[in-house]
Amino acid sequence: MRILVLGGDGYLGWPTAMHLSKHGHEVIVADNYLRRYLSREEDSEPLFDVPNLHQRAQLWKAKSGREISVAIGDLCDWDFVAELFCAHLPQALIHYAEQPSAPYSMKNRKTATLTFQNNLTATFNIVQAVHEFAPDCHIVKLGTMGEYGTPNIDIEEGWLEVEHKGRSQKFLFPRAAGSLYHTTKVLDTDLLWFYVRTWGLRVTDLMQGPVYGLETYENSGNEELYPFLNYDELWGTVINRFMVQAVAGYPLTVYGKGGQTRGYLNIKDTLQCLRLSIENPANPGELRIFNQLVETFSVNQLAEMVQQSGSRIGLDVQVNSLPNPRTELEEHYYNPTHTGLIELGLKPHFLTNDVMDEMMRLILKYKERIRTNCIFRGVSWDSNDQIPTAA
Ligand code: USQ
Repeated sequence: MRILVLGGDGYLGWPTAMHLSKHGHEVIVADNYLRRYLSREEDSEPLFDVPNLHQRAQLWKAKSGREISVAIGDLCDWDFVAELFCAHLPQALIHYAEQPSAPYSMKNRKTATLTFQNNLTATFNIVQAVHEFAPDCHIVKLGTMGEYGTPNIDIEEGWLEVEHKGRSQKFLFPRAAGSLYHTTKVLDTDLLWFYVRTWGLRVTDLMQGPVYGLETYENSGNEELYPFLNYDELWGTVINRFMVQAVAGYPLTVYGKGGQTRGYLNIKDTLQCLRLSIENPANPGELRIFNQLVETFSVNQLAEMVQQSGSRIGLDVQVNSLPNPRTELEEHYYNPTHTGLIELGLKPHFLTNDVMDEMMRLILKYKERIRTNCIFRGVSWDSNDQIPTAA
């Protein structure tokens, strides 16, 4: 299939592009380097220097013999979007092209505006381009488990059958996001659902939990093909952060009571989920939703697992309980259904001791590059740019 990977420079975008390319698909990546620019602006750069997309495509060609085409431009710019779609007439696309950080979206009005405008406009332009130039194109949209929040009932895969006064109908499962970033994903879902009903688009919305990991089957042992590994408060996800903190000798930053529970997955499983969704497309006029996670952990469980991994490989890992800079429930029920992707063929990679120790050893090789000043900034959900000090 001819597949556009929008946001193809990101933590997940580039590994997805290589994975689809290896599996015989024709891949075109598009990105405007927003994430690189913002993390530089915030002095929160990743653990490794990552080559630009043209260089990565050349490295991949040398390694695999396969081409990945590169288009640099902004999906909020309609002329760029129209040109991209006309040039490639995609059969499927993956939409990763969003500002992905919850804390960044809550930092101040400027960062909130950027998140809101970027995420909604990119999604809107993509929908318009599919309708105008490639109406049969399957849109695979990265949503987030955070769209649901932490309700006191089981979370179904996207939909809920509601019985009311003797009648029943299926509705989108209630959304209650916990940050502006997560809210933009809720709004994306509504936008897509409207155009699925109205124009008969075919859409898969993947409600993904926080991802961890660095190595994939395509980049293994090849540092230049690794994705960004962010460990700072703005761009790093919690498992990656805790492992880098452990290696740096920085006490693990558990927010609040640490009972916050989320559904996690290995980066290798993200790639499987994306390929399975692409190769088994939604029908025209269908908004298909999968919950993309393989196991759930609380923050306290993760801290304990990283601490134990540290002691297995000779690191003394401390855990620090910090006042929670976020507004979120710290103790709650959490039971999401996640069978749809397994039924399509997902073979999960779990967070075993071996997986943890291997990742910690890999990070240990880059210990000297860790900059501890970006690990905790205390971006508060309550007030703009207020920076509490780490306890
Ligand atoms: N947390 C800590 N300490 C830290 C960092 C995080 O206790 O140092 C806690 C957070 O308060 C939260 C949980 O760990 O309760 C997960 O935080 P996270 O930063 O790993 O994840 P989040 O901000 O929710 O966002 C990440 C990605 C986002 C994706 C989302 C999936 O950045 O793009 O959509 O994971 S989910 O969380 O399921 O919505």
